[in-house]
Amino acid sequence: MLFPAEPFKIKVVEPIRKTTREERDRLIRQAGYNVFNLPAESIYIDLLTDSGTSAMSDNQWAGLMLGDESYAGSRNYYHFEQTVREIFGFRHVIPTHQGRMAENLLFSVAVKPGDYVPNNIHFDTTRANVEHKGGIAVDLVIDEGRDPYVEHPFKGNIDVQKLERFIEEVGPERVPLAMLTVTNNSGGGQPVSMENVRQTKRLLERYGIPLIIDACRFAENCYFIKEREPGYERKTVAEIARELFGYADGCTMSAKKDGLVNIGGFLALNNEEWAEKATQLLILVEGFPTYGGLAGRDLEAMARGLREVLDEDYLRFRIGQVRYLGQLLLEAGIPIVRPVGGHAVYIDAKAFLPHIPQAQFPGQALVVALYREYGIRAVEIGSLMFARRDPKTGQTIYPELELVRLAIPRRVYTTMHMNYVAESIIDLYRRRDQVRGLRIVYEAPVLRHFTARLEEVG
Ligand code: PLI
Repeated sequence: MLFPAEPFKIKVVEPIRKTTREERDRLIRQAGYNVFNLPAESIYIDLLTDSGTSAMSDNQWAGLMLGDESYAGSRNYYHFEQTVREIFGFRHVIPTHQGRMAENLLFSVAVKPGDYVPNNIHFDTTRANVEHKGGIAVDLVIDEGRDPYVEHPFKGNIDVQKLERFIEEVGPERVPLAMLTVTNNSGGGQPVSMENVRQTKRLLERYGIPLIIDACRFAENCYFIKEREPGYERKTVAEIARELFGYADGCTMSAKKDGLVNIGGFLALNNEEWAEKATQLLILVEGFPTYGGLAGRDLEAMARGLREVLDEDYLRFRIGQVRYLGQLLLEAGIPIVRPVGGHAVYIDAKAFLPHIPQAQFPGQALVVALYREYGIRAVEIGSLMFARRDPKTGQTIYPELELVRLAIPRRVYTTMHMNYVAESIIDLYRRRDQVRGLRIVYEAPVLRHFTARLEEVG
């Protein structure tokens, strides 16, 4: 099966070099078996993240030259504001340097200590920002969304009944807002259906609770709606996006994903009071409201990227490329999360390396092997990231899943690169018995996966 060929040709190339196994063996030891500590130049195919790693178009690069770097009132801000209003439909548009700052502003103005913020599944920075304000982040994805193998077209949906019970239990006055992350990154890049957004809105409206969308991968989500949800086949992705955001009261956005830029984000809101308070805070921590921590040229690239991402030839290719990689792996019997999500393929490392116990980080062991053997960088989403010590018993609580995410940067790699990745993983699967577990030799008290150092066991 071949996905639609690239709907672009390549004007500028960035050389990548395949290092030798000996070099990589030395580098990964020096890095303490943590791929965050590797020099990126030693990586052949970098699938660490799809965030900020997109290739911009010639149209976006041309836009950079039209950057108006005025401190206040840059023309690029007006272009950006108008673009966001047209696509998303919200009244107030607050630029930020990336997604987590939009989250920080939102929760700073909306969340009080002891408040609850439900979501399908919060991304790490979203959860951390809720907790930073003393709030409690709650994940209420449907049960199917937690099972890596059950097929469901919209595994990112929130469980509306659970949400209702939850609001009744804690009281609506303790829920200043609810969120939906589209697509659901922490649950495998799975989409949320329009019906689910509509039902969520209907429920929240009864309690007067605003709905805020985490819009990072909104275009990919809307493309899945077009492909999978009856009644949307003939609508454009732009029309679908307009309807989806029409049910919401605002959104946080990391434009480093579906904004097709290397830096940028925004908070968009209808609520005048929240917008005013967020803008006051923006001036304190980011900059004047018409640049929000970005250069004028960045705003221009973002405005152009937000339109380009709605191009359906692009989206067909994009979703198709990720699915193609997943399909190659599935055909070879590699255990991956199904169905394949929008921006990444997630390998089930527990099933891939059944001989490595969770205490020895099977996900990280797989990440290390992919780098050392083939020069591919992936990221562990398992025990290294999430295992916690129970403060009462001192016992380690392991996450249910040990996943390895292969996030595909947008417009960066070709079909042959995908073949290389698939063949490498299939090769490793054949000799998976040789992969060894790891133990931690250094860890920081919070977000340890970024800086931990490990060594091989045995
Ligand atoms: O990295 P930021 O601050 O621009 O965006 C934060 C963020 C918010 N929501 C979601 C769903 C994300 O996926 C997200 C960032 N994701 C990263 C960095 C990733 O590697 O998936």
